[in-house]
Amino acid sequence: MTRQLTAPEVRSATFVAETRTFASLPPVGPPEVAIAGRSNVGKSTLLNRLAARHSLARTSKTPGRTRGIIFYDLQLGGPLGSHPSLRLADLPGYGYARVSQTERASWQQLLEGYAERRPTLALFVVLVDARRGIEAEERQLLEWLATLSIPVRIAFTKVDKLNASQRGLVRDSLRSLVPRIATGTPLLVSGQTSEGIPELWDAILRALSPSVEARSRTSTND
Ligand SMILES: Nc1nc2c(ncn2[C@@H]2O[C@H](COP(=O)(O)OP(=O)(O)O)[C@@H](O)[C@H]2O)c(=O)[nH]1
Ligand SMILES: [Mg+2]
Repeated sequence: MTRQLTAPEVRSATFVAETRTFASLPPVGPPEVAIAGRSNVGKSTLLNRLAARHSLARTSKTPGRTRGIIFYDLQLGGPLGSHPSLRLADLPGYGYARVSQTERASWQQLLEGYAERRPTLALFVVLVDARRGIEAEERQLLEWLATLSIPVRIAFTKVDKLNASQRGLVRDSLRSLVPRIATGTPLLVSGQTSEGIPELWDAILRALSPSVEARSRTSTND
């Protein structure tokens, strides 16, 4: 029995704010989904895919472009409209060597304050490059998130770059690597081909409202 998942219609997607300090975070609004991961992993590309917009978030071949947290509000339509709005947060990438210690410290402070004290934060999506796997930075991030009571989902991205046997290896490695620190099955996604986007949307909508969403997502194909 396979459930047919589809991404919800995104009626509107708008930039809210870019903030570089905890003190200047925008006032709380809709539930927030944070997209985290090292610099260049594909956060902005994935965010554009989720929003079904080509250039809402700026993507870049140059690592380390995003200096603060960038917020976008989405209005959803269609049958999933029981949760019509949510906010996506494009987090600053870590693991970028060519920034000063001072800058790194200020990112860290912003990120920690946000994760620990944002009341509307509903889900942390941690993006991991499928070809690199979970390295020290990801492990550290996941272990820290596990100490907070925030739902976390791991999404391995750029899977379009993997061949069939490499995909098999990623899946195998996930079983041993992830269970201790993450909740939910890791997703395989691509911002390039949109593979896994309906599954990621499903995870997001469930995190926003687990019980209601589980009922409304029962597909006619069951
Ligand atoms: N092949 C492939 N390239 C991707 C994917 N996602 C992002 N990229 C590329 O990776 C680079 C960094 O993407 P970006 O979204 O700016 O990463 P960010 O720094 O995490 O926001 C860009 O050149 C993207 O085109 C993906 O799923 N597949
Ligand atoms: Mg980016």
